[in-house]
Amino acid sequence: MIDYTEKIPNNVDLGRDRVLQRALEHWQPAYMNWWYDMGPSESHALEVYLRTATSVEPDGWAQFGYVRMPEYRWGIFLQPRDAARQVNFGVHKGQPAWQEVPGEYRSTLRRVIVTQGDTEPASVEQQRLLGMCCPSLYDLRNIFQVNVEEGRHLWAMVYLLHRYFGRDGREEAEALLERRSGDADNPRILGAFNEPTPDWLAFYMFTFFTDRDGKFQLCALAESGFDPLARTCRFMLTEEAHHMFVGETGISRILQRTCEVMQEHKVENASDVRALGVIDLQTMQKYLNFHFSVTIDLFGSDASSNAASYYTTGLKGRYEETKIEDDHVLQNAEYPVLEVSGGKIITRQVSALTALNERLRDDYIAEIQGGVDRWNNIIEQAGLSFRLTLPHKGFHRAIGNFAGHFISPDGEVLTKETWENNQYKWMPSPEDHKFVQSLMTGRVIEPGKFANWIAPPIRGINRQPLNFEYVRFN
Ligand code: BYC
Repeated sequence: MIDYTEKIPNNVDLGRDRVLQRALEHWQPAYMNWWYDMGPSESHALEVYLRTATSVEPDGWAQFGYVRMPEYRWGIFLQPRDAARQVNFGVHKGQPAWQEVPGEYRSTLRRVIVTQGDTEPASVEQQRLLGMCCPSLYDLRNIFQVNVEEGRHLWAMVYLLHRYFGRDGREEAEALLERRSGDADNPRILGAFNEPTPDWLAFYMFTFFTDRDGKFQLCALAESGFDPLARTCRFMLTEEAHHMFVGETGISRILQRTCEVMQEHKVENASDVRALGVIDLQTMQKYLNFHFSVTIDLFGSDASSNAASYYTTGLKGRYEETKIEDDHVLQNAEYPVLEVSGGKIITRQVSALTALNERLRDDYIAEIQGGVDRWNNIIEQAGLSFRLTLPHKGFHRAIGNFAGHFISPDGEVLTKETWENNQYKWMPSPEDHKFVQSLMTGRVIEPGKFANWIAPPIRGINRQPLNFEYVRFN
């Protein structure tokens, strides 16, 4: 018999909870089967220099050492409880935060937890082949770190399902291991998690854009009146920061390398840049347009009665809810949303409660813009006039007010025909994907070496040098 308290680092007193232990005894082997099938390809024997969380204390959540990923200790951690914590918004505002699931919100809460949980294994599935064409050992180690932590985030949601939702929760936990990213019959729940992540440029874009949706959704759930959910999400956020770092610096390093080559060879034209084996800035812009647009769909419809009821019932708050100065009830407040009317995009004031998805999306976009500005600094410092820009919010949307409309990156309402004639000017074409993938055909695994299309990072992981053996192939 496996000793789960030993194997699963936790601060939830796992050893004392027989029911939970029994539930995990069933789920854990299924999880391992899923990891062997859908986790990173050909990685099981590798020794990877990973960070493992063994407690929530500052010195406990970042323990580094070599681990074979199937032996990674996927732990269960909640931020320590604050006994005085209250529900901070909605109709229950001022009541003590709930330690058990309120009966009337059970199915809604379960749905939110399942939706969050579903994204975690989905991203591992999306990224499973990328290790085979990594640009360096440093990057290989980073993608594996991201993957094991997404696995841990799945554990975090499964813990909540098992601990608080009885039989329904156990069934949902099993279903989380059965859906598959991109599967025609049993796909992952949200759109972006069924898109392929076919190359490293897509991976860095995904970790910059889509992991940041993770951040904002986790921040909103960290405000929940259901205290175990709030505390779980708080701890997940500490790990999410590294994933976004991988994305932002990955793109920065590609830009830096491209700019160096453009300067050195005095070329600006995309095909000349490509001929030198680096990714042209126009292609970077197209990937950005794609990942930004599919990610902002993840925030849901601009006007959503679901979002209003999550808020009113105290289940999901706003970004930094407790720092906002208003009544935290929003019955009489309004918020501007965009819509298409008479061939134009107009702004309409709607109830702030139904517009909560839009508000979170706006908070997200403001933060994204900061990252794009930092990328543009790199291009500017190289003396080039090209600038990356975020497309209009309505560009290439499948969810919300813009779904079914054709909007250019500048926010012009187009006909379907004009859209179809131009879409590959704005988003990666099959040829663009083919070009990017042609740069990533084999893996670079000599310590300290980097593929030609990406610059080395400024420093290594955990103060290790760049030529450190981040992954041992033995
Ligand atoms: N694709 O009222 P609506 C992360 C569905 S990422 C497909 O507009 P609502 C991570 C919606 O489910 C963060 N379907 O939206 C990142 C609903 O269906 P039901 C994940 C979509 O409910 C990287 C219907 O449309 N966490 O952690 O207000 C790596 C009408 O919905 C989509 C969360 O999302 C879509 N894009 O809000 C690893 C937090 N959008 O229920 C991890 C939990 C909407 O009527 N989820 N639909 O059948 C939520 O809070 C909400 O479910 C959403 C949608 C914000 C996603």
